Amino acid sequence: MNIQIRNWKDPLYLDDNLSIEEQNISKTARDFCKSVLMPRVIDDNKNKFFEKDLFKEFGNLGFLGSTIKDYDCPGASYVSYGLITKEFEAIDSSYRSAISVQSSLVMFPIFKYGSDSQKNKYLPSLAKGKIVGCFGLTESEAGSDPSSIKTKVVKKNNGYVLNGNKNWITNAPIADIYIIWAKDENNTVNGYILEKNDKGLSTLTIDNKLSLLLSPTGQIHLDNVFINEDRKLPLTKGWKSIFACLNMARYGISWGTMGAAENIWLNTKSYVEERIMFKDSLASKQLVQKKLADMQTEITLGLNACFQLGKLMDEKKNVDIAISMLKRNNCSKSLKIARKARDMLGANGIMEEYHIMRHLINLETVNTYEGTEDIHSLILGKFQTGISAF
Ligand code: TGC
Ligand code: FAD
Repeated sequence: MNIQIRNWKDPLYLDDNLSIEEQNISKTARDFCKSVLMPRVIDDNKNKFFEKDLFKEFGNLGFLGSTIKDYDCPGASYVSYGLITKEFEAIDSSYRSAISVQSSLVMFPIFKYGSDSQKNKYLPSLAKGKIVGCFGLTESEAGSDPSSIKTKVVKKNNGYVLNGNKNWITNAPIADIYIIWAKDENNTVNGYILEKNDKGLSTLTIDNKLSLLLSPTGQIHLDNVFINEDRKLPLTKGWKSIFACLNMARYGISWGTMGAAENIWLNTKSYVEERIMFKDSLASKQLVQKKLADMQTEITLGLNACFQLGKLMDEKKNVDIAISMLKRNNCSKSLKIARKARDMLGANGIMEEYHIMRHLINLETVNTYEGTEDIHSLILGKFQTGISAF
């Protein structure tokens, strides 16, 4: 009996649920990632190198700020945005990080909280990858609890003066603009747009990290940086505004991690089908098949949940809690899949050409940033019990 269904990779027919536009965007992203990013990922990872001009290629294909309408952005669906992040992270989490930060943490706040002149000035260049942005919230003493940030802003005549230090900021070393979150005299937090040449602003690359090697991560030091009044994001409303940005990035991560997991699963499947041990292929062993079944189940559930989440976002439903649920679930499941796959390849599991160890090491970070697994547990726990356990 032929038990193969039409598409064994997609038992819940996710692809059939995508619109033609979403299928096209997904294919464009997949082709680009396979032809441009895949051939360079091993060397760039080894050399800890991110080619800044790649942003222009991302921009020309509509991968930056893809959900924004106008300002040279495509105005695509949230499902499309998710499909793009899935393809990027299938190659490397660092590439997904690059577009997450630019789209969700830089373009989104400018689009949502910026003035018309800020939108006109920055969004078209960010959309085309002519300039790169970063998002400075975290500080050394304020990670999971950003309400402890110490960066200060003081109003001065026709502008503001900022002082403080940000840590662990993706793209900071290559950024042209910086969305900086700072507290004023009343402890109200607001967002400000800083530029590379602002006097008193400097960055330092964190070059001794062992994960997300090709993603530039840095510190930002603000020493009496003066900016004109028109650099404040005028429509930010405290912490709510920050979390709205994080929601967008967490949504992209939910899809992205499933892209990494799918890549790992398919590599592992091919490997065990070919690997002969005890006179037969590893794929013929029951324990191995169980592991493959576990992987496919988690990936199928994770991706279909992302699709439903994206649809709800396209319908403008409130999905804050679902975003925490999927960020937590999909990061942790993809990490477990990577660990299991690493083992299933035996010694080859640590070799660069199988791409699994690199994904595994990256996913350790993805499980931590944008709210750690346990912080999202506490968000979900508070939601159902009404009790804050932070
Ligand atoms: P809390 O009192 O719970 O909330 C304050 C106000 O914010 C609202 N809010 C949200 N709104 C929308 N979406 C959400 N997910 C929201 N969560 C909270 C909330 O309703 C409230 O509004 P209002 O009107 O009542 O004032 O705030 P809290 O201080 O107790 O928050 C606690 C906690 C732990 C949830 C929060 O601090 C948190 O999420 N911590 C994790 C920190 C984090 O995720 N940092 C990310 C930094 S950026 C980054 O990592 C980029 S990696 C990029 C890459 O390379 O991909
Ligand atoms: P901590 O908050 O010190 O947490 C340490 C451990 O304690 C975790 O396991 C956590 O779950 C646990 N914990 C914390 N609080 C509690 C509690 N109440 N109860 C139980 N357990 C708890 N930030 C930005 O602003 N912009 C960026 O672009 C950015 N990019 C990043 C890139 C990389 C490569 C990395 C590693 C981080 C990046 N971050 C960025 C920072 C990231 O968001 C933080 O690292 C993350 O929020 C966790 O903060 P922390 O590292 O200070 O850990």
